[in-house]
Amino acid sequence: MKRIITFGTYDVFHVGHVNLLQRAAALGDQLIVGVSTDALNYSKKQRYPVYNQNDRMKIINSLRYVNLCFEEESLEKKRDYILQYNADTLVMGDDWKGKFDEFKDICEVVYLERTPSVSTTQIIEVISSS
Ligand code: C2G
Repeated sequence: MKRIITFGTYDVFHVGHVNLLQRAAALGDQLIVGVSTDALNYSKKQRYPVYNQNDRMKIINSLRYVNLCFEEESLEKKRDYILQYNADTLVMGDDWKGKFDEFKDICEVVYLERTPSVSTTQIIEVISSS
């Protein structure tokens, strides 16, 4: 049983998130997803997400290729989460390339190519200018 773990905010869920999660799931038997809490997001970006954490968790939980999702409360806890969920592989988009190499002592670390030309920032810009 190969367990994959990945992390994200998934705020204003879009096809780039779908592509990443589907490809992550295809690398193993189970996909576990850490969803950033609203407080973690605020501490990173000084703004709250458009969708609150309960709604973002609900969306991620509803995906057929996601087996489990949990609240990611702190960026510093990644090692604990990987161990707690017994993950064999950590998968992230390549905007994070190299950032999680420190976990190679406890799991495989894979960076997948991001989907070009789609981002939450761009979606927000399109909506607010229409
Ligand atoms: N992603 C992608 N293509 C896009 C946009 C996002 O492949 N066009 C990927 C990101 O690389 C990431 C995942 O989708 O692996 C989730 O993206 P975000 O919600 O933007 O996640 P982020 O805010 O980077 O939070 O602990 C790390 C954080 O929780 C990651």
